Amino acid sequence: MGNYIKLLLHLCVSVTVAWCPVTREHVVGCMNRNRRMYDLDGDGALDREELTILFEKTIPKLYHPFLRRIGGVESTLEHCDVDKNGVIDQIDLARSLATCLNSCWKRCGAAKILC
Ligand SMILES: [Ca+2]
Ligand SMILES: [Ca+2]
Repeated sequence: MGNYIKLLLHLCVSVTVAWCPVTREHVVGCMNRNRRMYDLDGDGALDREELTILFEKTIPKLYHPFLRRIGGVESTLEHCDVDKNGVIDQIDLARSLATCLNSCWKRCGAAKILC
């Protein structure tokens, strides 16, 4: 894990709710830059299978029970797949400001996975 990510994670757990070191734009930018790593079929969107693989590959097994407890893939789709077509694409990300990556801990977790 890079020092930058370690610093971000430290900041994420130690700051107040009023300020977050990771912006939504940063996370979406990482997603776009690294899309080929996650969008396995190259259709420009993340489906349930790709999200599952992404979470399983990038999150240590130790945290998988916690991830399932907070909803994991299902929660991500529920909050980010605005048109409910089963995939998260750029249109979903643009329309889900209020529900997708809308808290500091979600943005920090997503940054750890995607950046
Ligand atoms: Ca895809
Ligand atoms: Ca969608």
